[in-house]
Amino acid sequence: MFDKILIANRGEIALRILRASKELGIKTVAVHSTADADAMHVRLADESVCIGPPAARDSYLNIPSIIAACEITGADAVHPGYGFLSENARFAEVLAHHEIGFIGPKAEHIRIMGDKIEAKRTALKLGIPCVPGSDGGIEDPVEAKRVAAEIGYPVLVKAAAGGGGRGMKVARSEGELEQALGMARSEAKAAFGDDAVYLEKYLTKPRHIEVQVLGDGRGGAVHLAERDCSLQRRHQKVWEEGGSPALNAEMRGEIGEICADAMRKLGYLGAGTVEFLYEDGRFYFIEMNTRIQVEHPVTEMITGIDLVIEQIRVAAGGALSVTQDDIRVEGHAIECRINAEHPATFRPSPGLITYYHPPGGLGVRVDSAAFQGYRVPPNYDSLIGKLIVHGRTRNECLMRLRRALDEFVIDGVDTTLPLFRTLVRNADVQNGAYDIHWLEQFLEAGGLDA
Ligand code: MV4
Repeated sequence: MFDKILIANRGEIALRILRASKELGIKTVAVHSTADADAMHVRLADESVCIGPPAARDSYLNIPSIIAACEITGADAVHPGYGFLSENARFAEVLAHHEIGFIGPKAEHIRIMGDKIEAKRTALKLGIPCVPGSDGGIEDPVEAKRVAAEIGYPVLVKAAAGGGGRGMKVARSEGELEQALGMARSEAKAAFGDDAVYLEKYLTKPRHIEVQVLGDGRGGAVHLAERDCSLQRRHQKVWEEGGSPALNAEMRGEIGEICADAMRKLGYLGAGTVEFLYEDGRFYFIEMNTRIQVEHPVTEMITGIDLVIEQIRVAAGGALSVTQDDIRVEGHAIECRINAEHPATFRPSPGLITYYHPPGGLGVRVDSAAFQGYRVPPNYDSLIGKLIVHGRTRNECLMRLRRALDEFVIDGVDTTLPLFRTLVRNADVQNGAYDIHWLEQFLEAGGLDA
């Protein structure tokens, strides 16, 4: 097992990793930018190292600084959390070169899944159902038109290096295809320095459902059911829940086993998420995330398994603590992402938290690094906490969430708490009757003033 873990992240996820490390009896090192000198993860770690100025590229993304912090403190492993360096294959390789453990997948698998064309080719080979589309990249408009005619309109042009919706363009007919191709290509080139694109059938009203997996790197892997992350705005997830209101236990087992089997064949190591679009009773793979995700507590609440502890165990060469037979979904969980943003305009609202009172009680979990007197810096994403609620049924979970949201007080900055107080009372949300477009349509229709 590792002796000392350096946490190459900040905020609530840094705290989450600290907690898992402590429960395993492993010493911790926090790294921080000058903007985070007074942060909770710095206070709670055994040691801390300042790695640079506020801008992430000069601190949390600065590989040489993080390696230096490992050498100074004698840390023998790094947990990257999510974002920042978590899906950087070169970072995993540089750590290996310095004989420092990376708490994440093999560099090779990070690299494959970072290229959406490679990811899809790999998924198909592993028996995961994919969205109908081009076999690899699209070179020219003639090829695009041939593929589109085959799969039928509307089609979607996607960037191979994509993610977060950038470099994505819909073509509703052949007349729109050439322009969509050109726009996706130039957007991809500008955003990622890579203009490779591919083509897919455009699904018009899918849900976003993702399967949590864990692998031991030696051909052992399990799935931990799914999360439904359809409630999102501008490719930012807002509300996540598990299990999906759209699935029953049989469908869950079926798609889960397809993913676990694929991970066994791949020899996947650590935590991962296989993302699908789900429409008319069918699953379509879109991408795979090779990191712990923001919404991982939803899965922890319904399975009782600590995903970060499992990540650390397998990264150190150990076994998973569970087999597939040990994993059971119990009840329902919902996560609300609390951002320091205006609840209607979503304008970031950094500044001093003058009062902070989190909710408590049975089935209520708050993952946050915030506290009264904490100043939310303007330099990073605006997530200041996550409220995760568990209930024996989805209805119990919704009632408990309503109660917990009413208890939660954060003063001094705007937060998205009022949005959730509205959503939890909405009939469509209560019925689980939503797709990936529902929230944006609701907000556009003035849902929050209603
Ligand atoms: C799609 C799609 C419809 N059809 N692919 C958006 C970002 C990237 N992760 C994949 N995305 C989509 N891919 C096909 N073939 C619709 C989306 C999409 C979306 C997906 C998940 C969650 C929210 C979304 C919002 C808009 C579009």
